[in-house]
Amino acid sequence: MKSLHMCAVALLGVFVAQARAECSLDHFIIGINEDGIAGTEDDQRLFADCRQKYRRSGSPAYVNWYYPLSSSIFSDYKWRIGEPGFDAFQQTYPGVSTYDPNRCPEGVPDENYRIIVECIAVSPGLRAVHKDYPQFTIDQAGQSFNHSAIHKMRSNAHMHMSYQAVDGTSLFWITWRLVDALDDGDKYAPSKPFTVVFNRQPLSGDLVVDGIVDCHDLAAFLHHWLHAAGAISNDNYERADANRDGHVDFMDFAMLAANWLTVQD
Ligand SMILES: [Ca+2]
Ligand SMILES: [Ca+2]
Repeated sequence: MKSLHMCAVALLGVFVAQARAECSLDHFIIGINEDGIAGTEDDQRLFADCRQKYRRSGSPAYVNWYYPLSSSIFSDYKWRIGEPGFDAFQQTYPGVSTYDPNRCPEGVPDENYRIIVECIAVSPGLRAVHKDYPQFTIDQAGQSFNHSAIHKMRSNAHMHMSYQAVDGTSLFWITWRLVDALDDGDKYAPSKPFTVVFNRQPLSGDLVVDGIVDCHDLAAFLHHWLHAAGAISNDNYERADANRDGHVDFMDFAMLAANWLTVQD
C-alpha cells in the first residue's frame, strides 16, 4: 500500500511537471541574479525574464513584437488576450522551463521575500485582470499585487492574467516593476521596468513605451549603445535594437531619430 502511495505521489509530480512545462501561454519569469553568475552586481536584484514575451503573438512563434487582441463576447473592454502571465524561477521540478536554482529567490515566498508586481505605467483603455482567486484589476499606475502571496497560497508561482482593452487597433501598453516589500534587512533590489504592448508595435525608438519618441527614450537607448549581446529576454534591448539585427548602433539611432517627437496615432 505504501509503494502504491509513493507511486501515486511520483506520478502526480510528473503530471504537475508536465502541466507546468506544457502551458500554452506566455509568462514573465520572476527571478534574481539575471546573469546567473554568483558574485556579480546583480546577485540580489530582481528581474523579469522576458524570453516568452510575444512567443504566442501569432504564427510562427515570435512573429509579432506585440500581442494582437481578439474580440470577445463581453461588451466591456471587449478586446482581450489571456497572456502573458507571471511565473518564477524555481529550485525544483528539473526539466521544466522555469527550473533555474541560480536565479531563484531564496526561501519561502511571502515569508523570506515578498515580491510585489507594481504597475508603473498603463495606457488609458487597458486593464490587467486576474480572474482567478484572489481576483483583482489593475488599470492605474501605482496599483500592484503580491505575487509571493499567490505563490505561497498555491504552492505554485504560475499565474495567468487577462489583458483587456477598449479597441482592437490602438497601441496599448502596460509597464511593470518588481519590488521586494519584505523589510527583513535583506531586501532584493527592485527590477528594471518591463513592458508589454498590444495591438500594434510601438514606433522605432519608443523604448520607454508611451506612444512618443522623446528624451526618455534617448536616455534608455544610450544605455544600450553599441551593445551586441542583446537577448530576447531583455525587455528594453528588444526595442533599442530597432532593426532586429542583434546590435545597437547607428542604424537603430537613425530609426529613433527619424521618429523624434513623433506621436503614434
Ligand atoms: Ca517613449
Ligand atoms: Ca540594430
